[in-house]
Parts: sequence; structure tokens; C-alpha cells
Amino acid sequence: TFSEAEKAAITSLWSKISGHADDIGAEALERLFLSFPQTKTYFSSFDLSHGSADLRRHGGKVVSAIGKAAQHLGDIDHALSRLSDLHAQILRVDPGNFRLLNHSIQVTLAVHFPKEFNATTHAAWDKFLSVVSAVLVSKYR
Ligand code: ZNH
Repeated sequence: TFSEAEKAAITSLWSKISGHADDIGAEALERLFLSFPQTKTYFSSFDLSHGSADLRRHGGKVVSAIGKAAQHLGDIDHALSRLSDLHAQILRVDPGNFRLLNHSIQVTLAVHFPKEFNATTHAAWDKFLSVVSAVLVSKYR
């Protein structure tokens, strides 16, 4: 599903993100909760204050899962299979929320990696995050 150019854009930006998963993830979540407050309802037991340990821990998990997908671009379905079960069977997050998180992630990446996040890389990441979301909602019924 990805061209060689898209794969290169995804993996090269991932290599910049990987050492900062907690920071990037926490900021993406903070942007999600501030811009789309309805998404906070899934995290009622979390401390959602700026830079909290909960935001950093959960943000780090989300970004690490995205990294796993970036390292398995030919088989994201398989790489995220367990996480897909979790979202479909236990968490049952409304599928519409994935677009909101993807948007927040992309704004965060644009702010932190302005040179790398050019129009081509933006388009590749937009497609990549859509594919990741599609996998995570694929087992809903
Ligand atoms: Zn999710 C969880 C990823 C989206 C909500 N997640 C989770 C985890 C991970 C993830 C890794 C952990 C798991 C374990 O621990 O095992 N997500 C993810 C991704 C994405 C997502 C990658 C995309 C891209 N989610 C999402 C959304 C939402 C969510 C959109 C809503 C809004 N998640 C969630 C929750 C949880 C999770 C609620 C649980 C948390 C806790 O801890 O509690």
C-alpha cells in the first residue's frame, strides 16, 4: 500500500521521533484533550494536567505503537493485531476519535520537526496514520 517514497518519508521521520516518544506522545494527547474536550471522557482516571506522568506514560505507549507500525509497513495488521483486539473488544473507542488524534499527532510533529515535516512527509504520515487507525478499528462489530 505504500510507495518506496512514502516508506522512506515514514521511516526517516520515525527515526527522529523514536528517542522522544514520551514527549511527543504527551504533547499530542494534550493537544487532543484541549482541542477536542469530548475525548477526555475515555481517560477519567488520568491526571490530564500539562506534562503529567499519566500523559507521558500513555503518550509514550501510543507513539511506541505507531513506531512498531512504522517498522512493519508491509504488515501493520499483524504488527498491531493485539492492540486491535484491545481497542475493539475492551476499549471500544468511537472510531471518529482516531481522526482527531491523528490530527493532534501531525500538528505535534510539524511543530517539533519543521524541516522534516514538509508537504511530502506530511502526506505520507497522514496516509500512514490513517492505515494505523483503520487497523485499530478493523475488528469492531
Ligand atoms: Zn489507544 C490504550 C495505542 C487511538 C483510547 N492505546 C492504548 C495503548 C496503546 C494505544 C499502545 C496501551 C495498550 C496496553 O497497555 O496494552 N491508541 C493507540 C494508537 C492509536 C490509539 C496507536 C491511534 C493511532 N486510543 C486511541 C484513541 C482513543 C484511545 C483515538 C480515544 C480517544 N487507548 C485509549 C484508552 C486506552 C488506550 C482509553 C486505555 C488507557 C489506560 O491505560 O487505561
